[in-house]
Amino acid sequence: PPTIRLVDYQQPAFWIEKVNLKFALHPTATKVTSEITFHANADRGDGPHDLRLDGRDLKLIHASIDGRDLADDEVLCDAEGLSVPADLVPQEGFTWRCTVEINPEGNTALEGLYMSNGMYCTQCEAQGFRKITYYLDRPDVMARFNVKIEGEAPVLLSNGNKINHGSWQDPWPKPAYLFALVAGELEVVEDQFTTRSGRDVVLQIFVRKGDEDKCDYAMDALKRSMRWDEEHYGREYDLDLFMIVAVDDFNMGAMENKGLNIFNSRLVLATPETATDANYKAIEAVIAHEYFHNWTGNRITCRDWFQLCLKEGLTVFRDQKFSGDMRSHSVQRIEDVLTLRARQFPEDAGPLSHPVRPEEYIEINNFYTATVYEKGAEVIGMLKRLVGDETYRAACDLYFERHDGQACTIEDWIRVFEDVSGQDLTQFKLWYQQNGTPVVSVDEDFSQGTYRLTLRQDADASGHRIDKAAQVIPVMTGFLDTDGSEPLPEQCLILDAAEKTFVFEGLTAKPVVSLLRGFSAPVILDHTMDSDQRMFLFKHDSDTFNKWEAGRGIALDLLCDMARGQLVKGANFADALRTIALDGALDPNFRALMLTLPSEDAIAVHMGHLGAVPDPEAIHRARHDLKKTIAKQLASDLPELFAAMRVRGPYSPDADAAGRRALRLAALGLLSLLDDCAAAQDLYWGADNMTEQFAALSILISAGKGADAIDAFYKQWKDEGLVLDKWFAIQAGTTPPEAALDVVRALGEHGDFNWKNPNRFRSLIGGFATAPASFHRADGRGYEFVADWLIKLDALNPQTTARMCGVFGTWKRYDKKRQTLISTQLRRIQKTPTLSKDTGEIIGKLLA
Ligand code: BAL
Ligand code: ZN
Repeated sequence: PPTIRLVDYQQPAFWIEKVNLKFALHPTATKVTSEITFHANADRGDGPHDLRLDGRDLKLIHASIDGRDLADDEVLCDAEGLSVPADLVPQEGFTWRCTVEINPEGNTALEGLYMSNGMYCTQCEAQGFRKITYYLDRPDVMARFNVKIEGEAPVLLSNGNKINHGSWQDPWPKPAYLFALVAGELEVVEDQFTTRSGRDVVLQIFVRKGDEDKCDYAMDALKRSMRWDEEHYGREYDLDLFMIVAVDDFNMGAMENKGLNIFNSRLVLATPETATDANYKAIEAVIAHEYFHNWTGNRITCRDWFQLCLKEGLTVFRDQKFSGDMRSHSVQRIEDVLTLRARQFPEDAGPLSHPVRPEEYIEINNFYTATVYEKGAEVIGMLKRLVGDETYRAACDLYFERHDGQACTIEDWIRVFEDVSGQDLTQFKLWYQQNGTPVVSVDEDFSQGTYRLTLRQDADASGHRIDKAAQVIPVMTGFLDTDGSEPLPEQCLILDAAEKTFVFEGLTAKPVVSLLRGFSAPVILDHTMDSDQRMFLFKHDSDTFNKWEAGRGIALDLLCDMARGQLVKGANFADALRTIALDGALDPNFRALMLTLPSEDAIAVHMGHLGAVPDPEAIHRARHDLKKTIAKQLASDLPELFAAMRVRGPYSPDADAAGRRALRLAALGLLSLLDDCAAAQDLYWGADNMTEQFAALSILISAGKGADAIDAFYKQWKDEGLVLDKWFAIQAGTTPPEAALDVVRALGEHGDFNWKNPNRFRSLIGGFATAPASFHRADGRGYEFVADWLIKLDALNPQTTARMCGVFGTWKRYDKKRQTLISTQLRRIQKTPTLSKDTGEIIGKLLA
C-alpha cells in the first residue's frame, strides 16, 4: 500500500458546495443516492481534471453528470474509487448523481454504515464516508448536507436540523468525516439548555429500551460542558438540537459528528450499581471532549489528516481543563501525567514513535495515538504557559474569528499565537515536528551565595532524538530551604538551547530545587537526587505534583532494587506514606494516589532508565512485597481509615465522594494483605455500588480468592453487557500470573465472549495483554495466545486489531529470549495472507 506524505498535499481539483443524500435502508442492500454539486477550484490553475472520487466496497448502480447517464466504460472503478475522464467532466462545475448499494450487516469493520444490535449507525472519521458513497473524502472539502432517510425504524437521525421524519438539513458546511446517520428502535431522553445569548437548544440522548435511566450523568455533563465552553472560550452552541446516541459496537470511544455525536455506550450509560467512579469520570471527560469538538474540530477543521493534532491535542487539552475545574486540578494533573507516561512515553520510545504531527502514514486510522492526543495536549499546555493565560485566550479568540468555517493547519494555529503575542514561535513548532521524548539533565553548583543551575536537553535512550534541534522547554522551578520555606519565588525557566545555566544570587544556603513543577513539559527529568532529598521534597514541596512525584520516585527506586533481588528496607518510605495517608488536610483523592504504587509497566520503564533489563515476574513480586511492607507499617491504621472513608447516604459520583471511596479502597487493598481478604469479602458481598463491588472483586481475584465472587458477579450481571465487559477484563487483568493464561483461554470459549464486539475483545484480550507478568510469561505462550486472536480479529475488524498490536510496542525492552518469542509471533501475524493494511503497517514498524 502507498505511503501518504504531508509534502505531497495538494488542494482538490474541485470543491463541493452541496450534497443531497438519500438512503433507502436495508440490512444487506441499502441504496444510497447522492447528488453532489461540484465547482472548479480556481486556485489550482491547472487542468483539465478527471473526476476522481474515493469509494470502497461500493456497488455502483448508476451515475450521471448534469443529467446525462454515464455508460459503464465512461466510469473507471477500482478498489479505491472511481474516475471519469476529464473530457466528460464540465470543468467549471457540474452536478454528479449516483446510486450505490452497500451492505451494512456485512460491514464488520465498523467503518462507514454498519449495524449494531439491529440498529444502523455510522463511523466516518477518518475515511469511512467513502464506504457509504463515492465522494471527495478529505477533510478540506466542506459542504452543506441534506439527508433523506427511508426506513421502517421509528428513529431516523442525521446531522443538523430535523425537517420532518427522516429528513435532515445541516446548515453548517462540513467535511464528510463528520457525517452521521442513525436508525433504529431507540428511546430518547430529553432536556434543554439555554445558551448565554438566549438560544434554546434541545438536548437528546438516544438509547436502547431499558437504558433510559442510565443517561442522567451524561446529560448533566453535557450541560456543564456547554456552559464551560461559553465561559472559558466564549464558544456557544450553534444549532437548535444536540443529539447523542449510545452504540454497543464501536471502535473508538466516541465521535463528534456535527449535532449528532455517536458514543460507545460505555461512555454514556451509568448507574451507581453498574458503573464505577472511574466510569463516571470518563463519561464526563468524553462528553465534554466531543462537545468541545463542535468548535475545535467541526467549525474549524483540519486541512488534511496530518493535522489531526490541531483538533485532537487542543480538544484533549480543553477536556482536561474542564475536568480539572469540575474536580481537582492537582489530581487531574497527576492522572493526566500517569496516562501520558503509561501510553505516550513508551510509544515515543519504541518503533511506533512519530511526531505530534506525523509526516507520513499508510493508514491514517493508525495515527489516533497517544502522541497525537496526549502529547498534542501537552504542547498546547506549554504554549499557554509560554504566552500567558490572557494572551492564550486572545489567540484562541483570534483563531475562532479568523478561521471559522475553514480547514486549517498547525501553521494557522501557531500564526495566531505569533500575531497576538508578537513572539517568534518557529522553535516552539519543533514540538510538532520532532518525535521522541527529550531528556533534561541537571547540574547544580553553589558557592558564596550564588546558585548555578545548568539544564541540558539530550537524545532519549531510544536514540530517536539524535541530531535533533533543541526545543523550547518550559521548566517550572521552585526553591526550598531546609525548613521548607521558599527563599525565591517560583519561576518558569525556559530551556531553549542544548544547555543553559541559570544563576541565582543572594542565597544563604544551597536550595533544594523542585524542578518541572506541575510537569510543565513532557520530558524525562534526569535529576540525580539522593533519597534524603527526595524524601525532603515528598514531605515539604508545596507543589502537589512534585510532592507526588518525589514519593513516586522513591517508590520506583525501591521497586527496581527489589526487582533486581536486592534487600531493601521500605520502612522510611512507608512511614512517610503513612503520614500522608492519614493527613486529613489533604484531598483523599490525592492520598489515594499516593497509596497506589507505580504500575508494573512503570517499574519496567524505570528499570530501563537505570540500564537494567526488566523481568516482568520479578517486578510483579517486588510490587506485591512493597505493598506488604507498607501494609504492615500502616497495619493499625488501615481498618480505621477504611471505615472512616465510608461514604454514607445515596451514591454520588462527585469528586469528593469518589475521592473518599478511592482512599477507602486503597486502604482495603493494603488491608487485604494482612487480613486474608476478610474485609474485601465483606465489602464484596455487601456493596451497594459498582465502584466498591468491583474493587473488592479485583482484590479477591488478585489474591486467588475470587472464585465465589466471580460466579456471583456473572449471575448478577449477565444481562448487562457493559458490566460483563468488566467481568472479563478483571479476570484477564488481575488473575495471578501463573493462572492467568488458563483463565483467559477458558474465557475465550465462554458463551458470552462475543469477540466481534470491540469492547468485549478489548476487555479479555486487551486486559490480558496489559498485565505484564501474565502476558510476558517466559514460555511465550501469552504472546501466542494474543497473536492467535489478533489474526482472527483482523479478518473482520482491522482498526481494532491494529490498535491492539500496540501491546507489542515495548518488546525491545525485554530480554533476548522474550524478544525472539515475540518476533516469532509478529512474523506469524505478518504472514497472514489477508492481513489488513492497518495491521500490516503496525507490524511492519514493530519489526523494522
Ligand atoms: N475524532 C475521533 C474521536 C475523538 O477524538 O473525539
Ligand atoms: Zn477528539
